[in-house]
Amino acid sequence: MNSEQKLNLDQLQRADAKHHLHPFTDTKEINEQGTRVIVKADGVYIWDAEGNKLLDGMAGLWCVNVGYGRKELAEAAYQQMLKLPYYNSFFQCTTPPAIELAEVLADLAPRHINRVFFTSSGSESNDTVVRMVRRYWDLLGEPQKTVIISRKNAYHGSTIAAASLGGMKFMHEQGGLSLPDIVHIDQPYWYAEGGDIEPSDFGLKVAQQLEEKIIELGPDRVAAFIGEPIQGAGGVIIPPETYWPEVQRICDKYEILLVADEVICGFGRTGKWFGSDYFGIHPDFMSIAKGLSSGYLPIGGVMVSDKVSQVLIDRCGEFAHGYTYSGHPAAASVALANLRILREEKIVETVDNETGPYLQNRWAELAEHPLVGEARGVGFLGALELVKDKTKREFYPKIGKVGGLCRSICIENGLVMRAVGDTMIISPPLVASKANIDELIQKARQCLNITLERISTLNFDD
Ligand code: PXG
Repeated sequence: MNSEQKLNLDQLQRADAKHHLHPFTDTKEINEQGTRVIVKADGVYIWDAEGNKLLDGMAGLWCVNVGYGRKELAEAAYQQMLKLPYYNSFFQCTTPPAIELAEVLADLAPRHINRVFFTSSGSESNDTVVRMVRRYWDLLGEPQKTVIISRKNAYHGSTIAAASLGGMKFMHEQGGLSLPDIVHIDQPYWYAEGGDIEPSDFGLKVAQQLEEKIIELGPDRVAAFIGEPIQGAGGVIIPPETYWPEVQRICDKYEILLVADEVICGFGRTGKWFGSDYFGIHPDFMSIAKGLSSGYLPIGGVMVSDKVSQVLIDRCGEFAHGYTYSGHPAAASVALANLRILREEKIVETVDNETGPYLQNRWAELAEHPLVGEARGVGFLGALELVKDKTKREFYPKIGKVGGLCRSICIENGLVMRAVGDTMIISPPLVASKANIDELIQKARQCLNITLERISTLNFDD
């Protein structure tokens, strides 16, 4: 970094500390350390203001599916902004990109899902789900069906309804959450919570908590169940294969609506277009965002099954819900260009058949590392459980300490790998080549080695 760059970075960091409140951040702490300013990106790499190049193992925040630097996406936004930068979808209006995107999404989604309500984020999508679910039952003459069942440690967003649906206790403790009539059952997290039970039995057992909860509350009170096909922010928690079929069976038996939060799993992350396709479930709603536009512009939506949309259309009259930016034409144009790239370059198929299996084979090699209790993954998602004693599945006493250390070491060594507690996670751009994957594995292994070395020099016992 030359002195001019250094001055520029110092200025940026000072202004950031003075004026910017960051999301999910201890502002006092980062203001003391100085923020990392990311200035450019290309393919699977990002660069910070000091000139460090990092392999982005997280695709931004689980979203840059087609990788950075795709000119087609910039061009789509530019052309649409020149022609029509904004118009809304209220008052009998809409725009060509919003229409075309709805049509393409209906084509990609499972056959029984043919309509979309547009939003600008995953959180807005899940807020929309809450309103639609309750409206649906109200229209069917069952207004008492208001309870939505979710899971502990789920992440569904940060608006009040989405954070209430989420099962993150530390979020509920801030701001008086959750909203009434949202309840949480256990998550299918076998490694940390399965004890001596076989994964397949554990999957059934936690799924059956849904049935127990429905019976406890009364089936006439329960409106829906919501889950991420694979929990992302909770730590890439992949349910045992028995889990989703049992959840589907229970939802069908009690006529409970099933909501799949596809904000992370959607658009190829599992090697299928949607996590619901991967697990063979038939949701009534799918929340989408992130990979829909590869994060180039904010756009999300709720995909609605024919069963539900028909009731809303036939009986609702005006559905009193919507956002200024629902179906934003520039964001919709970018999403269309993004979906075109995913389709034309067969990126989802490549993850499914080629690069996904390659990543998973190489990722599994890391299970041999003394610090790693489990290496798991699906498609382009992966997690490593960092443990004190792998034979006993024993974590370090202070959860988050080893994970935080490993994360910092990764950054120092040119790799963005996130820590959720002591679980290291990856979600790389779907365009990562085998060479990129080799680099990711080599860097991850090197960072695990450094972490293990550091552990021996520091106190990790309390
Ligand atoms: N659902 C899921 C499954 C998500 O992962 C949201 C909804 C909310 O989307 P918006 O666009 O409103 O952010 C998300 C978002 C993390 C992290 O720490 C994950 C997300 C957001 C912020 C941080 O991994 N996912």
